[in-house]
Amino acid sequence: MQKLRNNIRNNFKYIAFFLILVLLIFSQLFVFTSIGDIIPASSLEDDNDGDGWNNTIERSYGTDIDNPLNFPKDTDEDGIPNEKSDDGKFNGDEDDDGDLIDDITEDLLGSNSLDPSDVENFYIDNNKYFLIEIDDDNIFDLFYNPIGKYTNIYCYDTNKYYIDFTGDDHWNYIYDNGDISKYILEEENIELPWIFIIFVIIFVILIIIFLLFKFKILYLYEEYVEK
Ligand SMILES: [Ca+2]
Ligand SMILES: [Ca+2]
Ligand SMILES: [Ca+2]
Ligand SMILES: [Ca+2]
Repeated sequence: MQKLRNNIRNNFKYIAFFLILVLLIFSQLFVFTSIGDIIPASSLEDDNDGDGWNNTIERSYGTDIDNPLNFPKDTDEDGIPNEKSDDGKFNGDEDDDGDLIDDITEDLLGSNSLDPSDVENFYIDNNKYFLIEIDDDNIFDLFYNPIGKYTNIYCYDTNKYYIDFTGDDHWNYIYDNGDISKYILEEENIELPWIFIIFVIIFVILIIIFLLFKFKILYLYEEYVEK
């Protein structure tokens, strides 16, 4: 027994090397697909019709393994089909159009989960945020914060938007063709009520004229003659 133990101890490095070799060979027999399922590596190479979709996936999706024009629908062409496979082996793409907003959120917000052009992303302080288009008029309608919050935006020129970042109905940022800058309060003056201001100025002038007459600094002609 002691002899056997000594034998194992002396040959430990050879045994360890052998075990690692076996593990390496075994790991090459299987690959993890991006869908999260494990399928034999050899089957990934079997693509009868050469359409880029291996036979295993085509069989799961019920498409024709011998017809290159027949394969699972994959809108963003990332190799993950839009839908879950018929046999449940593959989960399908969570973001069909690859615009970085998942299908469930797109349905919630009202954008199109099969159209990548209805989402634009940008960074504020190294965090990614989104503009979302929901009514097909090529003007973004919502600001989306990935923590699940969405707020109002206002388009004031082609691809220029005021953004209400905090959802308190006050503008915080200006998005201008991909550039983001802080919204400066003075810009609210763009919408100043000029008619009201003109009325106030006229009113003040009338008050001054009245006071000039009242304190006899100005006279009407009759008053002057009477004096
Ligand atoms: Ca096919
Ligand atoms: Ca896909
Ligand atoms: Ca999407
Ligand atoms: Ca979309």
